[in-house]
Amino acid sequence: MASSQAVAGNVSVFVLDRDGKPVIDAVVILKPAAGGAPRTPLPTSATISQQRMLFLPPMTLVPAGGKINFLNNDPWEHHVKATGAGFSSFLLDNSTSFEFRMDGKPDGKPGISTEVTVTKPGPILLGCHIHGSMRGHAYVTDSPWALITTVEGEAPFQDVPNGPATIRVWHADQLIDLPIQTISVGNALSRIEVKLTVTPRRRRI
Ligand SMILES: [Cu+2]
Repeated sequence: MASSQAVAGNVSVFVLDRDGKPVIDAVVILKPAAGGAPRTPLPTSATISQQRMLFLPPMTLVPAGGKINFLNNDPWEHHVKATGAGFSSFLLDNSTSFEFRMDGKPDGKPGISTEVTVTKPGPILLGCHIHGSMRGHAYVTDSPWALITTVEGEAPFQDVPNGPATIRVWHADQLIDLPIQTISVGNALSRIEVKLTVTPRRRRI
């Protein structure tokens, strides 16, 4: 006999700051024990442009093995440097480090780009050797269930396989790793709140 029983549920993770306000640009990594993958997979490549001394977007999510395309839209050169940004990444592990110089955008022509393949899961801090104020982040995820929070602080996951799942939340200003939470995904919507221990700095845009 065919069963119409749902085997997946929706999980909305809300990330809040220390004062209870929604946090944009937090990374939420969900790992259902049953595995699976979302219907809409993460793009395997992302573009981060250098524009008016900013990395845009300031937070980028890319799957392990994916590519980041750095595109210089400024008419002057940048010297991008990238280092593992997580607390645990300080442990003599240079595998997420890379750097390269980028020529400025030629007058009337498209900007010049450099492509990097990222393999090691975790956060990457982006800076520029020439312009000390430039700061951006990327996060390499080894789970296909990964989202960046919206302006409402929400990471809405759909059709997550039922059963246990872990949730990890990362934010650039949250220097002490938050504990990984275990939830149970059921047919009803699971609404999970995760609070940072800090109030993130406001963005410079
Ligand atoms: Cu620069």
